[in-house]
Amino acid sequence: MKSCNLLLLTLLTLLGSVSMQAEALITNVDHRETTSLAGKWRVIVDPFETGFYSYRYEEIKNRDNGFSMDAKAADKSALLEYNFDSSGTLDVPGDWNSQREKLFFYEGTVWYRKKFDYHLQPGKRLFAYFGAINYEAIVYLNGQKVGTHTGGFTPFNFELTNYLKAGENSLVIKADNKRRSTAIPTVMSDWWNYGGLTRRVLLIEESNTFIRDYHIQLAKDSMETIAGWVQLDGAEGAQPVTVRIPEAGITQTVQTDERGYAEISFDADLSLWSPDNPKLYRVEISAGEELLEDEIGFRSVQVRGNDILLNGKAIFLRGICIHEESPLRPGRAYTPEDARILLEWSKELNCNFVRLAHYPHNEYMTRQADRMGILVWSEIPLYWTISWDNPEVYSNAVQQLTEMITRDKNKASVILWSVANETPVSEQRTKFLADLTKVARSLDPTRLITAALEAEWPKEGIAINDPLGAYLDVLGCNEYLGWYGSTDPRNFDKTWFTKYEKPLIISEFGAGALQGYHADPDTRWSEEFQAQVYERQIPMLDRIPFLRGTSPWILKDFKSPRRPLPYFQDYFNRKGLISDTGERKQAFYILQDYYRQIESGEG
Ligand code: GCB
Repeated sequence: MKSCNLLLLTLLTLLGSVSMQAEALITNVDHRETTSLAGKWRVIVDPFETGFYSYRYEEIKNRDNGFSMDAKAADKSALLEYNFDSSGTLDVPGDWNSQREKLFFYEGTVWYRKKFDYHLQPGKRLFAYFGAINYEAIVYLNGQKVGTHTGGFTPFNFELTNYLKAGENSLVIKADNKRRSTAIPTVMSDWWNYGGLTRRVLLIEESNTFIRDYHIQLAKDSMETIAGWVQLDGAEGAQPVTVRIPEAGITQTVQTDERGYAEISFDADLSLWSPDNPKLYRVEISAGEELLEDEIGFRSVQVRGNDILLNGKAIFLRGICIHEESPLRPGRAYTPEDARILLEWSKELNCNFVRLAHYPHNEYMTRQADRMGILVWSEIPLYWTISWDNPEVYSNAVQQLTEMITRDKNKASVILWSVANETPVSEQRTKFLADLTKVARSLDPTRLITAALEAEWPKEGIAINDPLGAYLDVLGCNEYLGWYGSTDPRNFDKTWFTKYEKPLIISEFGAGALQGYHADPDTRWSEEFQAQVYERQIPMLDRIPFLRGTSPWILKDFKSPRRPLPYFQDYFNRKGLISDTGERKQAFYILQDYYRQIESGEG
């Protein structure tokens, strides 16, 4: 009896925590009726989580001393030790580290408060949508907990309808970026742990029944059949849904099932999307009164032997890695302008491909890549040291993977989902990641799955034999010849091999250089040193028979707490081809030239 109760209790607790987790994602927010909550938010920095825990370290619930209540002292004798109205502000979107000097290294809780007026008409529903909050977010409306979300780089939404008041509302968010060994990523990463409401916050108004999500892409291995599905939210019974692509002369009406789900499949004569022809079609999805538009490109991506085929034709991925940092100001990137510049710099390098490291970047990046014809590798932050044997970590990995795929599955630019970066080989890790590749394929059967692996160094050369390779479509491999370990140039003469018959992307290589620092090519941190590493890489790359792409590390210098060396680093990882202030280094031109040659060779 006792164990039965215990089981029930565990189940209820689990259900309780699950129900508080984010709801199914609303996609294509760019084309919906939204109100932006961008601007100044009141904030309270709370390193000891005083607004959340009592002095007995128990969660404070529904009491005025909990900051979620956004309370005011009732009279002159009342004791209340916080006040949003007289607290400072931070801009949202935006990380806190780059906005306030005192928060530069801060890791912990900051409470955000925004007041907004709303009058929701009968028959309408309201959702709060967050592009990303790093890392753990608890969302409250008018003092009531609406939900929690774990994971710093993916979007989520909560329905506010039942918590909303006519008139003024108080939206309070507890954002906590404390690093944890059971988080994804863990305590160890080579990038800045920017905290806060780093991406846009929107209110989305919808009708009782609305189009929540859809998948409209070419079917796997096809160049003329569009296949996918539409999912309504709040549907009561079956109803018709229409998909139109006016320019392709397509109108398809299907009936949903009781749960508002309908599959679609039809043939279309399309001008296929590619880097040379980034053609996007206006797609209209309608259900009831609602008409939702999107711009979607159609292309096929496959693997045959060692080749990656785009629209049936072998392609070489001329890429570059990018972190989500602004090219215009310190801190996280979050604007369409940031995305445009980062991708224009990649184009200037003659890239047709970017690896968005090491986590899903904001949606402007993938939208812009769609428009500019740049292929994308998108990744979840399963980076270095993950607690592979912890089932909660695995479910959070599934959640982050699902959110990444859900948001971007209709973007033609995205061709690769990456499940990990440089993770140490072990049985548990390989099972964890192999299981994830299966989840990724079930969520999106149309794209290729990859991961950035590490090479082995047997006597015969350099080998990629990681057991995870068996589960991937494309092998990724990071190598730092000439930078980490020996700088002996003979290492570049080694032969690369693998037991898999699969295409390889060298997903990272590089060297650090301080822009403007010049010396002989054997002097570390000089532009000449970095340039020499690039010059030595190129003949080696050309000799790898199964190489089908490269994405050197990295487009721009980026902030990292692991890089404290004064003068040369000053908390920047200096492997950028462009400095943090936008100046090109010598190696930029070497890669640019290499890619120009590959491109003209293809033509
Ligand atoms: C790597 C990591 C990347 C680091 C880079 C470096 O292998 O994937 O996140 O920043 O090396 O600079 O060491």
